[in-house]
Amino acid sequence: MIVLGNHSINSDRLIGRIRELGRIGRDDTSRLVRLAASDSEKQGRDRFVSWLKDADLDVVVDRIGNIFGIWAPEGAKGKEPLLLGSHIDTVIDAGIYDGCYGVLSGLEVIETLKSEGFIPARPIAVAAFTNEEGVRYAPDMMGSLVYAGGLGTDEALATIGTDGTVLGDELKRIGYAGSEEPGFLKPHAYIELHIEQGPVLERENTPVGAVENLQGISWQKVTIEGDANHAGTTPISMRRDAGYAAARVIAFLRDRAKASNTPTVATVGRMSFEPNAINVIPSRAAFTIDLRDPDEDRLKAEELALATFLDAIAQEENVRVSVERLARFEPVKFDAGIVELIEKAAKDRGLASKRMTSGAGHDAQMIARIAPAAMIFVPSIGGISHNPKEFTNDVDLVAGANILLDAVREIASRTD
Ligand code: HGY
Ligand code: MN
Ligand code: MN
Repeated sequence: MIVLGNHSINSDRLIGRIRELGRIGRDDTSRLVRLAASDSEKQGRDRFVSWLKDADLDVVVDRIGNIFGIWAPEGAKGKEPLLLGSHIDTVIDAGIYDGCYGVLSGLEVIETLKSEGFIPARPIAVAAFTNEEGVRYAPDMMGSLVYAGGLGTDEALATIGTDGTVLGDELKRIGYAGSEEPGFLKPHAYIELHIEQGPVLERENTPVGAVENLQGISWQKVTIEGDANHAGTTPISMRRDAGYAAARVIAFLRDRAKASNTPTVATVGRMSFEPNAINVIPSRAAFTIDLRDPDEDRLKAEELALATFLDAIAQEENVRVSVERLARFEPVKFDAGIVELIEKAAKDRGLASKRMTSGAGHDAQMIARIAPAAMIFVPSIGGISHNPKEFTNDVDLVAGANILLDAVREIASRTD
């Protein structure tokens, strides 16, 4: 057991649960794949709910499937809760820390405070938000977006997945189509503990990130249509090659981001060709574009440059280009008071911290629409995430959870 400072979370329990949850939802090649509202995610949800019940918390599931564990001792009832949390759905072939660390640390903090006999001035709750990753159903951060009123519940439940399923049907099928209206609890404040998923903290040998803002996100799906034709007999000048046009777009995005000398990033993560045959010129290419930048004007400029390039490539290659918007979130600034509290909690434990921008999207960016919110980061080894090699040292996991413990104790002690 790693103990820091005068109070500490139960490190064996936290790390044990992170590892146990990390074993749930492995596919037949042992990849971790707990896509939103899937059978494997149900297993993870069920295990999390069993831990909430063991901790004697009130368990509530809302209509978009967000799960809440609520501790509301007598004197705290009726007050706006201090909300903790993150997500337990994963990407494909995921690491075990992304999201799960924040959800399980939130539960760990509540259990530690309960065991210490701490009486909070307000309820403390931990949430596991539905579909943070957005891999099966776009947009990402969907459950917290609906919770914050940024997307209608029925509209979200009607979302068609990449596999043709309907989110609402899947939540019903796995038994997590709750009855509470999203937004049923107005948080007093929200703190999310998360692995950094980037290289900064490790590179700067700093154990804690006090996250003060989060970059803007633009997700689009592009479909390019040309003509299938014979790979051997069709002269280059006669081709309407959707595959080549798609490759030009990928190269454009990378060259532009690289030349921009700004934090702009661009990713084409999913792509499919039709008819997808070695000797047929692709008639159709469908792919996703993930553009991000901490500056809204620059992000808009990137989107405009992309749209202009798509028009040009349509002319040049004589193909038809259509675009579907999948997600668009502006950059978010977190609550300065909570960021300062995180820095102070780190300092009081003798830990260096660094103010940071989050490159990844998080539920905190959505809850920040309805309550003061901020995030705590801990280092990701090699900056690797969304990859089974994702790793954070136990000592950093425990330090992050103890900082969350101290910040929660401070806020939950205040009667205002
Ligand atoms: O896309 C993201 O940044 C997050 O992992 N959903
Ligand atoms: Mn995450
Ligand atoms: Mn993620």
